[in-house]
Amino acid sequence: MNRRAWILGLAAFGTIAIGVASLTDAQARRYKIAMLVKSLGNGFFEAARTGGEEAAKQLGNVDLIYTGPTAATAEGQIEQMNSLIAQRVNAIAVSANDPNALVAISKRAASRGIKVISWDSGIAKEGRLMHLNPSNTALIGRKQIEMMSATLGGKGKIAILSATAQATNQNAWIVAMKETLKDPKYAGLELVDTVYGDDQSDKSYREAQGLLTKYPDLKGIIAPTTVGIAAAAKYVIDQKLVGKVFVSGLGLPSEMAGYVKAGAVDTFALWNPIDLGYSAVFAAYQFATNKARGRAGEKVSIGRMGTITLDANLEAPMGEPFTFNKDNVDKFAKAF
Ligand code: RAM
Repeated sequence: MNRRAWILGLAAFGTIAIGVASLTDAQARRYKIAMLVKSLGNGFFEAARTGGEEAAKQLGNVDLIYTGPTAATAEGQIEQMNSLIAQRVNAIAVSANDPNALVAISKRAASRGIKVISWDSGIAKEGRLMHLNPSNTALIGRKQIEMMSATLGGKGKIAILSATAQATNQNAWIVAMKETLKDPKYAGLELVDTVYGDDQSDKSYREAQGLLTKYPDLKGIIAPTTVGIAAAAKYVIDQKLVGKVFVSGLGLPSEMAGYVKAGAVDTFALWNPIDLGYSAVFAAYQFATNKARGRAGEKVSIGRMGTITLDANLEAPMGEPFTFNKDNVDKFAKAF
């Protein structure tokens, strides 16, 4: 090799070496991040998946695994966690079907170096590094009572049709709803029952039927679940109860637009599930790459959504929920 070729070769090698060295460790390797949802086939989680995929694409070195049990049970999620541990994922972002039942398996994952966070529906503090709430829990609870009260003119029997009886998020919102009902402003609303449709359409439909059979003078059903609210609204339409019974709660505009126009639903609320899924995956990446550790007061990047600050319970909320009605539901239905 002549001197010139040797120098060129050395320069080329140097460029490659500098190029490799300038890539941080985090960028040079790939990360497997799992989004473990309450159950498959739920439009809310499908929208969250779209956001998760967006985050993975933006981060560039993430292989996203989207998974969940067929029914919203803790047992099903434990099975999935075992499989994710065997696949040696780097992080698991879970929307939990039970706050406590997932703690032991989450600790096992952590002992193998897997970073576990929860989002949407939390694992108890000792089982995860952080929990991402879609919004402030008290606000979500209060909002649902406010909407129903406005629709009913502050008077009448109401019932709650929830997801599963163990769901962390719905149970917290129900506590907040009951707290709100203590306000004398809502003295005319009487909460007569709380039932569980397990985030299955057919079971939720039957629970709505059960409520209206048991309480023929029921005026409102609040369903703090996208599956439950759609099933209850369908029941009201099928039974020609429009105008007599109103359904409200948390729903996907894309699933609810028809029921709003048909008059079974006056108003309902939700946050952007795409942004939530995006943020969950983005946050999981911060832990997988050791940029976040899970300490109170810590700021965690959630990419295009900004940063969140972990509170003493290692939780952080995102923004306020949106309210939907006949005037804006079509616009949002195009997105989620
Ligand atoms: C259902 C799920 C989810 C909840 C939404 C509002 O899709 O129960 O956990 O956040 O409703």
